Amino acid sequence: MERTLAIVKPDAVSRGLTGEILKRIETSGLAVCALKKLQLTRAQAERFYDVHKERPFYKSLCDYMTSGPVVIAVLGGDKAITRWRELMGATDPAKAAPGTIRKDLGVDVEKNAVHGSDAPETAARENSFFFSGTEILA
Ligand code: 3AN
Repeated sequence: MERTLAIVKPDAVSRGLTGEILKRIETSGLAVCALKKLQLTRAQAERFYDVHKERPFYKSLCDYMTSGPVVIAVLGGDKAITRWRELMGATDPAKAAPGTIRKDLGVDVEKNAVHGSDAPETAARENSFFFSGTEILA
């Protein structure tokens, strides 16, 4: 079983979309292996997104990710990384495929409702960024 990190971002939490997004996850057959709601600190957001620190949107992204609570989950299942990215859709909701979370629920390329790890190494780093081993269940 593969694991990946999902974040329901502040725009989606504040619009009451957490349940809708978790429902889509579970309906797709992915398991929720860990779950918590938290307010990211500036330092956490900057560290989490440090791969993007040279990008023009880095400051704005960190502002946005600390603008309200997020709901963070570890998802598990066969090919969980790819399956979660397919459920999310493309980064820009305007370019995302019909039926994807970002197409249906995203606001714009920054406020795009959800985050998902993009590779096994990233998933391992991101899962352990937020959860200890004993907090992640089958
Ligand atoms: P993804 O989340 O689809 O893997 P990344 O890793 O390229 O996309 O970007 C990380 C986050 O940065 C996105 N989820 C989005 O919130 C934000 N972002 C990406 N591209 C832009 C952009 N051109 N302008 C503003 N924010 C962006």
